[in-house]
Amino acid sequence: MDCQASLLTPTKPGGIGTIQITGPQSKNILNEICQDIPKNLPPEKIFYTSIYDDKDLIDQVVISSTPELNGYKIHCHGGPRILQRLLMIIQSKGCDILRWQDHCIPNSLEEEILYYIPKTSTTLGVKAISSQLTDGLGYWSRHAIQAIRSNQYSESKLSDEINTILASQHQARILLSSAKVAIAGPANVGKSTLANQLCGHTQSIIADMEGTTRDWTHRLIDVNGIPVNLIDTAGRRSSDDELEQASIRLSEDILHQSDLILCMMSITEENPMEKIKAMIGNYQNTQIVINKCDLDESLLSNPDFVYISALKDQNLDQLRHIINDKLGFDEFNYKNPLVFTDRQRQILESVISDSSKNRVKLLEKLLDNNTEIQ
Ligand SMILES: Nc1nc2c(ncn2[C@@H]2O[C@H](COP(=O)(O)OP(=O)(O)OP(=O)(O)O)[C@@H](O)[C@H]2O)c(=O)[nH]1
Ligand SMILES: [Mg+2]
Repeated sequence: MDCQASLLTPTKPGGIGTIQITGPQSKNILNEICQDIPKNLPPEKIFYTSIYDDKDLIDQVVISSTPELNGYKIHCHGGPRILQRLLMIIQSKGCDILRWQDHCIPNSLEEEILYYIPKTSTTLGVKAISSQLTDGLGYWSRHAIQAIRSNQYSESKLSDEINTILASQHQARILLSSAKVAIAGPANVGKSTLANQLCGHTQSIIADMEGTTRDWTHRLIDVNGIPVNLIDTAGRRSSDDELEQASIRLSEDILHQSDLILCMMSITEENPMEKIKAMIGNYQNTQIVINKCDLDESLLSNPDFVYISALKDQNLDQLRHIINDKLGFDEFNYKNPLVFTDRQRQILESVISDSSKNRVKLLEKLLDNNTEIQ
């Protein structure tokens, strides 16, 4: 059918969502899903109506027309499920669903910033991406262009600076799509209690018996500005229950894909060092967390461990700082250059490898892709 729809607002939860329908059939589609749409809806007017799926009320919405695109905008509530259902209804009427990104490919630093801001989920992420024009990458590029023109850059200084900037891709990835942090350890050490404290609400069931968490759960949380997908895993213990063993194996796969593993042990554990060594052996980035320190405060001695009481909310701020550091944000300043797209990475790599005569043009291209390079 000659009609396309796309979601213009982020897919994450928001107050208001907007779906755009364009093409010659858009009016017919609107008539099928909404009630009493006026024959002519002038662009300066809006219309309040309801959208039903058969007799099921999905949402009350406001419609505006966009005659320049031969279409309409549906402004609805911004919950992801409402948006998803509305798009499904529109699609079921024969409309093609496009991603808004398909209409616009960011072609300059400014467009990239506008494109990526909705993908961030923390204030720090928004600050870091939105700073990249006046500060960050934009500032550095403009400064570098001037310095190259006036021969103030040595070859090594330029490539050192670019390599430092390229290293920020790791931080950009986390700010845009979150870091995976898993809590692992033997059964009953307090993993779910810690997960719930860091989430600020009850995500996992807690009980004073082994094997309470059978399947891993996860939740997106904000750890001092860093979006973290916090994963609570099933406690390791020997069990005849096949389901539980399958869940423990699955947890193992998740641990291997994590950016950081909090290896948790209880201060009441017998032979804790042996268990700790066995736990951290295989993994890349780990932090030993000793829990239940409210029960025994006499053993808090190893500077490499963090000692907490998840139950009593003791020392969790220190743990949050350690998570930040271990994820590579110890010296993070949101105003520093951040490489957050492949286009930026490729251009910066070319600046290092290309002949010096092209460097200024390449950096101008970084700011705006429409710059021609001979
Ligand atoms: N005293 C004390 N008890 C705690 C602390 N943290 C957790 N507990 C208790 O330890 C018990 C087990 O806690 P959970 O959070 O369910 O432990 P878990 O590691 O998730 O257990 P599994 O899911 O079975 O692997 C519960 O009774 C908690 O209240 C703590 O810091 N201090
Ligand atoms: Mg648990």
